[in-house]
Amino acid sequence: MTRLPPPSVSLHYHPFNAEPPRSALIASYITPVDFFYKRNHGPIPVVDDIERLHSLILVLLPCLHFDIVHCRNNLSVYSTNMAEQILCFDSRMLPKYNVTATLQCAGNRRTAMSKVKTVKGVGWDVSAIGNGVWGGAKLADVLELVGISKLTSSTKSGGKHVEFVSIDKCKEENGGPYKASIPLSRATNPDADVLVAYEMNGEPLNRDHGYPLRVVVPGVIGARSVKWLDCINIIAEESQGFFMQKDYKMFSPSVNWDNIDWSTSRPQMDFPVQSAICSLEDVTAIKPGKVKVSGYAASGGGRGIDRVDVSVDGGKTWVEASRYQKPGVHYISDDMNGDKWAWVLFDVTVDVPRSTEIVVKAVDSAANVQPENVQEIWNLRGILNTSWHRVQVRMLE
Ligand code: MTE
Ligand code: MO
Repeated sequence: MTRLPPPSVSLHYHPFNAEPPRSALIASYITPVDFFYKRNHGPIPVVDDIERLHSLILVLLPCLHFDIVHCRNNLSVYSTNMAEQILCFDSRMLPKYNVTATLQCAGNRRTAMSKVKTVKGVGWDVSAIGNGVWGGAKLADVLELVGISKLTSSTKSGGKHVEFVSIDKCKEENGGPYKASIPLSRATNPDADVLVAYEMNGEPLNRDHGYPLRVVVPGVIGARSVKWLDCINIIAEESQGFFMQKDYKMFSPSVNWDNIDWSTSRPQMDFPVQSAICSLEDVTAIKPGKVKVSGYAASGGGRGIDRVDVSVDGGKTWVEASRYQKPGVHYISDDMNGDKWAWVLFDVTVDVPRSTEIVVKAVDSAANVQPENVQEIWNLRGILNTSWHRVQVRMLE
């Protein structure tokens, strides 16, 4: 099989954004750190002060009132003023969990959406996604330290959201830090596996991915997994940060920059069912015969992938691809079998006698299926392009 040259890796240094070539994503179930996409809204901070490395995190709880706990070594809670309590702790002292989870930028596949009509944002191909093993403490355990029990959706003093504030500074926040929040109910649910992570694929996080500490919110768009974590706030309303209020929200195709009212839509959380072919470029020249079609499929909210369908006639007829998380072991989507926050890789060998369009669509465990066309889900920010992924194959003369 002869391939047209792959597109060059896209790199934007201000800020640093990068995605690997498609073929790198299907080379392994766990995406190596070097091939993991990088998405930044400001310069990557250098965190090397001793204080931060030893007491990894500060939790500010302005609306909580609890007795002051004092424990010398790795856990100390003290008051800075009447209204505020600060907890310093070393997250490495809590039980450590390894969670395999797919992180996907909401803007993944934006370039294809921008072909319908211009959208705003980084022009991603299909590789603003990766599957990592994240090591760290569960946020639910962290919050329990300050008296917020598991499975709580509201604190006595009215806290309903958990806000993550970063060390990095970005222009959208007028030079302030990147921030985002998730509902307290998700944060305190141990089964949601939200992590305060210090490891990626068994190694300490590197600078690009949030060293020394980041949040990982499995099954949710990447924007909520705040890197270079500085502090956590328990707040009554969701974070008022730019990326929660003026970005990463879904709108109808008829909303434009003149009539947009950001308050009419909620900050996006779970990502929808997604899949893409990674063994072929947008246009690939081949000889007539067998072609291996492989790629990834993932869904948000812990929903597994029940089926991956591939078509070699532009979507008229379909064959089912095999799915796996471990090579050679067919994936069955239930909690007992496999990683529920992680993608599946798929492959199927098909006969392609003539030039055609090869298409993939996935079905998740709630029977959600990807939309056929991108036009119907076009939105001005170019997020959540989960339309059927289509590639063209041309016969070599
Ligand atoms: N956290 C901070 N502090 N600053 C950022 O710019 N970008 C977010 C999120 N966390 C961002 C951040 C977005 S939009 C995505 S998709 C993921 O980080 C990307 O994580 P990665 O670079 O580790 O792949
Ligand atoms: Mo993102």
